[in-house]
Amino acid sequence: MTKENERFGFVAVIGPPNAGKSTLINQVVGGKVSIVTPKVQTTRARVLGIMVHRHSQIAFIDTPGIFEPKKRLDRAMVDAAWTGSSDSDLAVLMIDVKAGVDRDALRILDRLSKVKKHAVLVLNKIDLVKSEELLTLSSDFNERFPFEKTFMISAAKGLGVKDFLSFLADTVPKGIWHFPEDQMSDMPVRLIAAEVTREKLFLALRQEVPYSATVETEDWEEFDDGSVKICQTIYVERDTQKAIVLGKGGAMVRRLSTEARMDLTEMFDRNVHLFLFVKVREKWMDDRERYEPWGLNFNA
Ligand SMILES: Nc1nc2c(ncn2[C@@H]2O[C@H](COP(=O)(O)OP(=O)(O)O)[C@@H](O)[C@H]2O)c(=O)[nH]1
Ligand SMILES: [Mg+2]
Repeated sequence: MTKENERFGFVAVIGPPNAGKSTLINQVVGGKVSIVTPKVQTTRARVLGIMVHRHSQIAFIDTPGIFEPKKRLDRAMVDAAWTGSSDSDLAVLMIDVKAGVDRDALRILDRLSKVKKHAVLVLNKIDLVKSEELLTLSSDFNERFPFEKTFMISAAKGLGVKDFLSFLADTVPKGIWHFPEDQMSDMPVRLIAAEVTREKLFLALRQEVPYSATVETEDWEEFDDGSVKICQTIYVERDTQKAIVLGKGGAMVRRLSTEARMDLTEMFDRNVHLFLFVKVREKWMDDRERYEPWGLNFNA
């Protein structure tokens, strides 16, 4: 391959919460760069997942879902999603076929029409519906916005993903690659490590506790034997939440620590010693400092 053929582009994946945006990005980069949970609004940061397909390097921007923001943190997340989209060469609107044209989808279509962004439609989770339904859904969306192309995929099962990537590889602009060929993400390791623990909170705890929590990597120490010691603080809003995160005799926090450590050991390919602390900080959602690690706009 010669340099003249190289292509590079930023592709933003936007869509309602839970559409499968993070799943798709992990699938195409071939590793975990973004957390995936069955719950809504779990991706907070703009995560860059990077991959190479033939002559093209594609930097995917995983965005927090676009939904009706209520709190400051929600506003910052939705703002980050739209910023991601406007910074990109192409937007991919991802829709869960089970959710279809819901309120969040309508609001996104409305705003896309206003900003006149080039966009392609990806209907995800095709493993869950019949093909007739897919065709109806596809024409419904295409009547509402002039999508350049429509793809029907299952991000989780990897169905239809190759065609989608080939299209992107041919569509991103001509230009030199911005990242080393083997780089998968531009997320700092401390942030990735914190996100992994946050994912375990979402998977282990019900209702509002994980939404009321944030995780920060406070300390990162590497040893001569290749192992790393990571200390993290889980901030929650109330004493009752702290008790839940700790669990009986500390059982829950031990479980979270074990699960996160197993993922981190695999991801970083080294021995990880993980220490989790739980602290109550009533109004962390109003602390500017808490937004900084993710690059979220506090004043959105
Ligand atoms: N059945 C099915 N589930 C999927 C598919 N893609 C993602 N999911 C699930 O949908 C949920 C939300 O996925 P996630 O990637 O976190 O969505 P995001 O909020 O858009 O980033 C998770 O439970 C995924 O496992 C798919 O192709 N088929
Ligand atoms: Mg996500």
